[in-house]
Amino acid sequence: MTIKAIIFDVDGTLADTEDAHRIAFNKAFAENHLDWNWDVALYDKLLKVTGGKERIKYFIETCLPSFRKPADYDGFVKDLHLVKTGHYTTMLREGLIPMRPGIKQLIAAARQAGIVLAIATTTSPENVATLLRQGLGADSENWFAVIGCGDIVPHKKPAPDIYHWVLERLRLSASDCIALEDSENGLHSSLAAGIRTFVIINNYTRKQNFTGAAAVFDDLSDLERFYRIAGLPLSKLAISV
Ligand code: XBP
Ligand code: MG
Repeated sequence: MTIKAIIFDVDGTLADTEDAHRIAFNKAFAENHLDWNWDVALYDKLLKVTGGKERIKYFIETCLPSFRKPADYDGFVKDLHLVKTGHYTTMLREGLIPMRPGIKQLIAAARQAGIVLAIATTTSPENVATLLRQGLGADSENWFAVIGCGDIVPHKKPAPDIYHWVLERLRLSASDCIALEDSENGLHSSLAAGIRTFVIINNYTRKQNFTGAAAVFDDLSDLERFYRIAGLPLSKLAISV
């Protein structure tokens, strides 16, 4: 089957972003005079909940039994998350979070070969736009035919909603596409949408269960190997980025 589109996850896949998210959450808590601190071990547990707002609520509801929810609890969480997003996008703009090995070359080669690009992510739209501009250049958002992100769907990963949303707008079937993910939640989401999925692990996800993945890679530094395994008619020699 010819691969017509590659659908990219963002966090952990395009760039190794999760620890920057963690730091941005902690900056937002401090700015709001909350004595909450998400260390790596706790964040590793909280990452099983996708979506920053959902993650904050999960933390409150499972770790802070005596927390008195404000009258407008949703508004409190939304405002706190907006502050976090501000800190995170500032970190992106400071160039602190590079694209992962091979990603820029893969995207350039796929574009040159006429393979459609798309994004299916849980993260917020501002984060996607800033990461793409910072990591791939000013007009790179236009390289992606469809960008599905944040609250656009009712159920976030591991539900398949975001991948269904992207497939519908690509007007492609799942069998025309491959997905690149980094986490068990992401893999469950893309597999539930019927999409052949390749996993690139990172420090937060390396111990997770990737049953069902077409293949698992440490990263895409060996692009020829990835092309061979994925059945992509691309060559690393074709482009220079
Ligand atoms: C990862 C997520 C996001 C980020 C934080 O998204 O679950 O929630 O951790 O970003 P994906 P927000 O791997 O699907 O790209 O705070 O904006 O949600
Ligand atoms: Mg991810």
